[in-house]
Amino acid sequence: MQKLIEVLNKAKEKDANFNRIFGSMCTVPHEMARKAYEMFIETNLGDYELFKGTKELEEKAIQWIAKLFHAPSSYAGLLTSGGTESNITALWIFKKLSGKNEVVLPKQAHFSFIKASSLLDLKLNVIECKYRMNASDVKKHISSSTSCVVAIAGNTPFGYVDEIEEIAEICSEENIFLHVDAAFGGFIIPFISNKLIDFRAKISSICVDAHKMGMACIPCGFLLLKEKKWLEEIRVRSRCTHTRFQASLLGTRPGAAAAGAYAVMHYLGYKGYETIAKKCMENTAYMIKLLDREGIKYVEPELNLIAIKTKNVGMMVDKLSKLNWYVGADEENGIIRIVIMPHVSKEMINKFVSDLKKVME
Ligand code: 0PR
Repeated sequence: MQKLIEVLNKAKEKDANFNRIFGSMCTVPHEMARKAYEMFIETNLGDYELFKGTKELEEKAIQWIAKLFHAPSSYAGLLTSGGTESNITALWIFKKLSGKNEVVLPKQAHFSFIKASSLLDLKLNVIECKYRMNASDVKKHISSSTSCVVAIAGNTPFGYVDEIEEIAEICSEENIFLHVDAAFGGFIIPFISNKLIDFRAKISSICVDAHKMGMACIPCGFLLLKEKKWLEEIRVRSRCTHTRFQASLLGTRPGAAAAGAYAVMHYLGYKGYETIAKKCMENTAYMIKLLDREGIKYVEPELNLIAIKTKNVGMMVDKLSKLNWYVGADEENGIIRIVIMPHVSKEMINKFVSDLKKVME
């Protein structure tokens, strides 16, 4: 056993440390999440009749999210493994409900939609847009084959929010489903902005990841649907599980993820998340000040994400990684992506910008 522990420790030493990570949308999980996760490590929500207590925690965690996003009383929620599973599940349900196979979405949508398209045989009708998708473009792209529109609340390269309220209005008029991908933005936008990204706008579904800005343990995301009955579309008889039916992409599902999310959400409360969100935005503004001082060009941030403009993304990322800094590389947009997650401190920013200046010279 001791030998194996040594092997494990050696492997861990090779992993990057979060105090050098600027390119991730994940962070160090909150202590409360970690504790709850460990307590429920053996539980399986794919067979929740065996784990009724864990199931209750999942339901309470979903209720917490439903309240945050103003879900109507008809809603259903799913705890998922993250944004990819939530996005695939939403598109799966809307394809079945609409009987159509075209999805309208912005160029900046996450690559999980490419996976969804391949799995579900969906045609992606991509809207060209620089930073955010606007409502008038959506209107032009909707047709009689449209199954649903996808709008992003905090997109992957820029952290920008599409014109969700206006897009929702159009989708509602045209009777088309609207899925909102708030995988990243869902745990920050409600705490720092008045933009309506939730069910107060006429959206059909929304996903948010607790393993990103929610500070829960990986894997943990949520998908909310406006109507509980929509889940029937993906419900199957699950022979030999005590639960008898499943309506989720995954079979065996980690109850530990539900316990972790429940615990951290109730420990921090909306107020606690607001404090964290404001701190991340304050640190973002701090980094912008330093970049301005050094004359480094960036895209004006909307959330806690800074896209630094560069002509040679590959070279920059290589040079930074030699200095043990980890950033996101996006050649297509000509940017390196910096995400000011809760683990990022001002001290970390000072050191990073000083090295960034050197590699940009
Ligand atoms: N939707 C959006 C808007 C996202 O940004 C992401 C992931 C997803 C969906 C998919 O979420 P899951 O990866 O949880 O399924 N965005 C990040 C990205 O691909 C994820 C990430 C996380 C990247 C940690 C790097 C990293 O170290 O850029």
